[in-house]
Amino acid sequence: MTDSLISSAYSQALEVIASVEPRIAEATRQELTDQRASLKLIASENYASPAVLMTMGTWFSDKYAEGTIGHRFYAGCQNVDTVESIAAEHARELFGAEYAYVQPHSGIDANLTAYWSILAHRVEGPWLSDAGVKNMNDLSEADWEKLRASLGNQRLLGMSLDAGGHLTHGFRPNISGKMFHQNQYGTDPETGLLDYDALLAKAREFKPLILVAGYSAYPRRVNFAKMREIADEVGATLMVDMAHFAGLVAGKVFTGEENPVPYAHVVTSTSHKSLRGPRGGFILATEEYAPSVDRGCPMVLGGPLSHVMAAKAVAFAEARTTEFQGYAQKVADNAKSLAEGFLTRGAKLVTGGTDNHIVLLDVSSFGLTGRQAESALLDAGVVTNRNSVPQDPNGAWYTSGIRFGTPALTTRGFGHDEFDTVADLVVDVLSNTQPGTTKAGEPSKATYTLGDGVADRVTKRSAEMLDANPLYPGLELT
Ligand code: DSN
Repeated sequence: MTDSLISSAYSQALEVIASVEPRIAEATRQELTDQRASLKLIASENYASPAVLMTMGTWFSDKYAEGTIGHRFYAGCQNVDTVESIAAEHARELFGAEYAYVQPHSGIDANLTAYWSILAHRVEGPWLSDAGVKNMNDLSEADWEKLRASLGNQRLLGMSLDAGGHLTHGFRPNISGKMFHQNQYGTDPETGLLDYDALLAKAREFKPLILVAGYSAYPRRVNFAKMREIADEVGATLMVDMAHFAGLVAGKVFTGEENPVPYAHVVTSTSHKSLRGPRGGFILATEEYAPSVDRGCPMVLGGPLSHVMAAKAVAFAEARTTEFQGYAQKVADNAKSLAEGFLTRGAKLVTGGTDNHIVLLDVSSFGLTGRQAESALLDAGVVTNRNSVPQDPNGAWYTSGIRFGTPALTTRGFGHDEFDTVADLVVDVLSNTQPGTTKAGEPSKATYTLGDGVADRVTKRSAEMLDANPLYPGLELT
């Protein structure tokens, strides 16, 4: 597609939107302006291609299609069947999976679908509806106990949130921590690295039905062959949540024992992070688990979003290319450049570095909480998110870390030099930020003061890099 075609398509679409609600058209224009002008370092974000974005804006959005391919609860789903079949076929081929289910609307939906599917496959007993549960929000602890009992008191073992796991991996306030008896594994207190022997010991003692591997903030690769050995030894189903690193698997950066697909019974993912597709989720499974995964809708999910499934198909097609493989390798190389940039400037990183797309900076050495650091960086146009570090003394709200990711800026064309400069800018901001005090004169975990002129200096240097690596080059709205 040519730049002028894309420019004209978006300009005209915005005119159509403006004719109904001009403020939405204006906010949409502004979002592009803001995204173009910010240094996006949020590890879970990216920029999808115009082809992916455009695929989401069609009349497929209007179609209900509950059920599965060729077996719908609504008439007239022949084109949805085509779209879902193509998306699933691409996903199977891209990841070498036996089965792909592309309906989940998000990563959390994918994980919940996978949990229920594994329960359906592994556990006999009454389902939620049979347990007389009407409104999940009204459940007391005794109700939860009853519900868990109805599910056979099943156990889930996942990586703890502060070690880099995800909320849905058994974190107590999440439904995954309520519906299962959950237990969590962490990382070695000295190195910050996964300790497979400690994990095996915990798994032997806890005997989970499901062992969850995968992470949102762990800056290292995982050996999924070892994970499968541990799961097999204790009779667990191995579920891997690859939402964060799906692009590195698709792009063949994670191969062999670092590729979860040959080792996991069930793999869940999102499509919009390092994979650079539309906002959504999907599940890969072995043939054994396929029939229960296929029950995702209506067991757990609402009607499939056919326009997003279509966009997933387009994104999977893009990810099959050698261009995408080059991109994925650069994502990992750039993370190393960013980590080295921090280390040479004396900053402290969780695990001392990275070998995926994430760099986790421990900001306590700057005398700041994650919340203070995140806000000060944002003042200087650097968009990140605060994150817990292992055994975080500041908890999950204030935190002691800032998580950085390279997928988005790599899509813009940033390379080694730019990421080294990013490290310099971040260190400039953080070393010129002073923690504040509360009204009572106590140290504050939230307030801070950014030194005079720092935001301007950093914004100017960022703008030079952003201008040299434009987002959607050639796209000009009229
Ligand atoms: N919210 C995503 C992230 O930022 O990692 C995970 O769901």
